[in-house]
This record gives sequence, structure tokens and C-alpha cells, in this order.
Amino acid sequence: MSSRHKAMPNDLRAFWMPFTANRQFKQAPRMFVGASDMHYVTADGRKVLDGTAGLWCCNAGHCRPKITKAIQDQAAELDYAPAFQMGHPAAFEAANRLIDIAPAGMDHVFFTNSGSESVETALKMAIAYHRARGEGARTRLIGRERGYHGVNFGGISVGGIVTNRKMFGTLLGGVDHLPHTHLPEQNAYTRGEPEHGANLADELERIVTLHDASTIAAVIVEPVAGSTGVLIPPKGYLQKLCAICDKHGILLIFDEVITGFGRLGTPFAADYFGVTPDIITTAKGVTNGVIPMGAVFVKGMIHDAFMNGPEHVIEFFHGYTYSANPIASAACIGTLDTYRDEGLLTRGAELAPYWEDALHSLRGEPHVKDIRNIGLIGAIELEPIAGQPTKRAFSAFIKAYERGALIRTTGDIIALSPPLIITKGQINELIDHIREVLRMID
Ligand code: PXG
Ligand code: PLP
Repeated sequence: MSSRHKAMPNDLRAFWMPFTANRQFKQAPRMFVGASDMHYVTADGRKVLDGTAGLWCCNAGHCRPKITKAIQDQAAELDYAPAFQMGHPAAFEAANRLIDIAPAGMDHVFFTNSGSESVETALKMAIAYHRARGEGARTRLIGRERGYHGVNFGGISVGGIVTNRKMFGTLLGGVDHLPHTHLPEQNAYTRGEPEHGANLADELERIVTLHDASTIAAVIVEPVAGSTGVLIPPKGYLQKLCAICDKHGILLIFDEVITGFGRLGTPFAADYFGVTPDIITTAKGVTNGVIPMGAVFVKGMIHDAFMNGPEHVIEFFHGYTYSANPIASAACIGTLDTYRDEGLLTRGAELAPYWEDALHSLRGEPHVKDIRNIGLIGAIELEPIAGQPTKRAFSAFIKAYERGALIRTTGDIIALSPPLIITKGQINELIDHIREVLRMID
């Protein structure tokens, strides 16, 4: 890397940073200039333990050699091939490799470049699928309160995070929402799946009664809601939701952008909960976060419903310039090699009990009002400062960064999702940093 890239930019104005307090950041920039395995390196030469796998995406840790080499080799051999009406081998290999680890029955993959694009793709597929089968009235989409499905119009319409919706007009029509499943009075400090709340899936029956099943295309939920602050599904909830969808011919979409690729100790959350949806959206871990890529997995019946009409005619009028980009495809293959060789898609299951105990050891520390965990995901919910929501968690984030740990906060919730290569010693280190930080902040 050239030294120019390592230098601190002397003018930070041009870059309008995503989901960032731009003015605060630019007064006191936090810059990473390097990374390897479990650590980042800051511009001032400090090592920072990664408690968040970047943004829930670097599941194998950082700068992993097989992924780096796959990208370098591909870039030197075939940089780009047109995505429409042309192919290249790495795209087909990546799709086949993904199918190998996907839940049974998920046997086709549509490539995108992000989780947001995977969501748009899945929603369009669901509506078009019904139409292709002669049920063109099935156009309604059902999301959930507090859901996060990326930032494009379809995703924020089915999503349920108010700040991501309120500035952006009327959004997509024909959308309804299930209630969220967060019941802190009954479920606080639950280890794993909470006992109470499976009945909230019955709200889908109420929505079906209101609109009639013949108008509903799909239900989209995150099996474990991540971005909104780690909401773990109550025992039996997803199974119930799936049964109601099946009963009414409604497609079930699991948004596994965070839960895919080993986060729960199984390849997908669908495996963890024993519930196979009709469509799974993924991104992030598909390339270990290294190159933008998303993948939408579908059941054969969905793919096959499109495969009619004259053979020279495009079956699905949808796709991106960079769908299955060669370098992204190579990164995907290098990533899957790394996951396989190091057993990372199931490593979370071995570490989960240790992780759970470490997290729950923070119970009783200042400001803590709930702790939740599943697989290698954890959340520590803090009591907000009266009248200043998010401020306490944000100070925890800054203090942790200064001490040498990267954590992520949403609202007043600390969300943790370390790379799946984390050691027990590093789990202790991460939790100790958080304990010290909680004792320091107001
Ligand atoms: N669906 C889900 C379930 C997600 O978690 C997206 C879609 C959108 O993916 P893209 O690649 O378009 O960002 C996501 C992304 C956080 C955080 O800290 C979470 C996400 C992204 C950035 C930060 O909670 N989730
Ligand atoms: N806008 C314009 C003007 C375009 O020509 C294209 C693609 O050709 C797009 C947007 C979509 O870009 P992408 O395929 O990268 O999503």
C-alpha cells in the first residue's frame, strides 16, 4: 500500500460518511489503517480488538491469506465480464459452493452487491413469482416493527426502524408490519431464545384476515434482528410464522444478512432454528466483507416458476452491473475455502456457552438493564441518560475504542459480533474492556 493511503487526510470535508455523526467524527477522526486476524490498527499505531467483525461481516477475521490471494489472482486474470447475457467460471463455482452449504432445497442463487440489494431482489422475486403462477393479486409485503432490511426503498418500507423511514416520504404502498418480539418485562437477561412471545406470530393471522391471503406475496423477517439491537426470537415463534405462511401460500423470506455464514454456530439461522424459508437473503459474510457481494438463495420451485415462455426471452427482468462480479466471485470462493478449512461455520456453537457466560458476567455492572445472546452475538442494553437517548452508549463506544476494543452501538444497546476466529482469551479481553468502560462512563 502506498504511504499516501496511510497518511491522515488533511481535509475531511468531501466524504459524506454513511450512518455517521459526520461533524463529531471530523472533529476527532477515528481511522483504521490496517488489520489482521482479530485486530485493527489505528492511524496512531494502536491495536484494536475487533468485537464486531467490522460491521458483522468479517466472520473469518481480517486480511486472511486465501481471500487476499483469490482476489489478487482474479484481478490479474479477468477483471470484469458483462453480467448480462455473458458468464465467467468463478460465478458458477461460487453459486455451486454456496448451494453446497445452504439449507436443503435452497438450490439457486441470485447475486447482488449488498444486503440492501439482496432484499430488493427477494421482494421483487416474491411478487413476480406469484404473478408468473397466475396469482398476480399477491402483491402485499409484510415486514416487522424494528426490522432492518437495508436502506433502499423496498427495505425501509418493510423495515421497522423509525429513524430510517420518517425522512423519506410515503415509501412503498401495500406494506403491513408484524409487531416486534421484544418483551423486556418478561424476557430480560434470557440466555438464548426467550420463553415468552411465540404467540406474537399469530398476529400474522390477524393481518391475513384483514387483507386476505390472496393479496399477500411474502413475509420478510430477520430470524434474529441485529441492527435494531439484537432481538432474539421467542421459542417457537419462527416455526409458527412459517406454518402460518405455508397455510396461506405466502412466501417466507429470512433476511440472513447478519445471521448467515456461521454467526449462530450453524451455516445459516434457518439451520439453527430448523425452519426453512422460501428465500434467504445474504451479503456481508459471503465474501468476509472484503468485496461487496450479496447472494439471494431460493427454493427450486421459485426459480422454476420463471423458467417458461420462449427460451430466448429473459425470464427475470432484474440484475446489477456487478452481479457476480469476477473479483467478488473469487473472494466468495476464497472465503468459503477459509470457512471450510477452519470449521468456522460451526465454530460459534463450540464457543457460544463460553461467550454466554462471559457476557452475562456483566449483569449488575453500572447502567446495564438487559443482556441477550445467541450463537456469537451479544447485546448489552443500557439505561439511557434521561432526555439524551443514545448518548450513554455512544460514550461507551468512544471509551472502548480509546482503550483498544471496537464495539458497536445502536440506540443505547451495545451489540457484539466478533469474528468467528476469536479465542476464549480474547472473549475475556473484550468483556473486561466493556466492564471497565461501564464503570468509567456517566
Ligand atoms: N438486512 C439485514 C438483516 C442487515 O443486517 C442489511 C439487510 C443491509 O445490508 P447492506 O449490505 O446493504 O448494508 C443489513 C445490514 C449494525 C449494522 O451495526 C448492520 C447492518 C449494516 C451496517 C451496520 O447493526 N446490517
Ligand atoms: N443508473 C444508470 C444511468 C445506469 O445506466 C445503470 C446501469 O446501467 C444504473 C443506474 C444501475 O447500476 P447498477 O447496475 O450498478 O446497479
